[in-house]
Amino acid sequence: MTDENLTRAADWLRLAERVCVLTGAGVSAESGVPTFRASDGLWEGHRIEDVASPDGFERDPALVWNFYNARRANVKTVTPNPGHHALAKLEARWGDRFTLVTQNVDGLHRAAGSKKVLEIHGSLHRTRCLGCGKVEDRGLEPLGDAPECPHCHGQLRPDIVWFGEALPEPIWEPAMLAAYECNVLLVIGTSAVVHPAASLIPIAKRRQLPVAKVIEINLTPTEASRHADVGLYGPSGEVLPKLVERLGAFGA
Ligand code: BV8
Ligand code: ZN
Repeated sequence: MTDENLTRAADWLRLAERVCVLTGAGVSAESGVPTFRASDGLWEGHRIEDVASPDGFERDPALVWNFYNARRANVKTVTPNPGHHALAKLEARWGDRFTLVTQNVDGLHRAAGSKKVLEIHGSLHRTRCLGCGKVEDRGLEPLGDAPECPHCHGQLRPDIVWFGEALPEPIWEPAMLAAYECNVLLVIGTSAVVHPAASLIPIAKRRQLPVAKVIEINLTPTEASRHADVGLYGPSGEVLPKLVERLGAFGA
């Protein structure tokens, strides 16, 4: 990441009325949460798309619950990193004109103090009952490979958006609006290959006068790079605190 690009990004942010952020698995990597592409999209020899899918759950619910119990156990041992904390600081600066959209299901943004978090792919902390439909926060305790609903004894599934499933309207609509209305979109730690999440990036570019600035923060260029006005390449846990520092004190 060059000093000049850090200054350009901070200058655009300083002038921004509304800020939107899209994060992916990379923002949690330094906390010790494995990313999807690092494991070349496999889990115990299964393609993640096969395990994280309604068909996969239909075929072998115990396998899918073992996949999610393993991720719940991993997330139980990790804490937010300086990148998560830097984003909570940025939110404090813009208040409700700051929207954090995350593809992550690990809950680390809220753990770092972020308030307005749109978890467009759901959360590892929650279960949904296929019987009575109840959605509950169950923390990160292991749930066994065939957990039952405590209310109706129906089959429970993770409250997570699987491949082939629609994103929840009440979360996805405000995410699209925030991307459309923002003056700056920060795209952090995502390979930008999963849709419709990745479509937030061109959406930010659609509004004119002035068109939003897109700042990519990643280890390497990605599918998002062609939409980016500047790329800050390095670990997000190091880049984000530097960006907050370069932005300077509020009102400066
Ligand atoms: C839908 C929950 C239809 C699961 C997830 C062909 C082309 C285009 C699209 C499709 C296609 N075939 C199928 C589709 C649709 C599909 C899709 O996009 N597939 C992809 C794989 C091609 N999408 C869907 O199925 C969506 N639903 O389309 O439904 C529909 C519509 C209406 C009505 C009915 C049906 C649902 C998508 C949601 C799937 N669920 N998560 C779970 O988590 O268990 S997606 C999953 O991938 C995670 O949420 C993850 O966040 C997300 C994307 O991955 P990334 O976050 O980007 O992580 P990745 O590992 O890829 O990249 C990490 C990045 O971080 C890298 O760039 C790396 O360089 C960087 N990095 C690493 N370390 C650091 C770092 N950066 C900074 N600092 C570091 N330290
Ligand atoms: Zn139930």
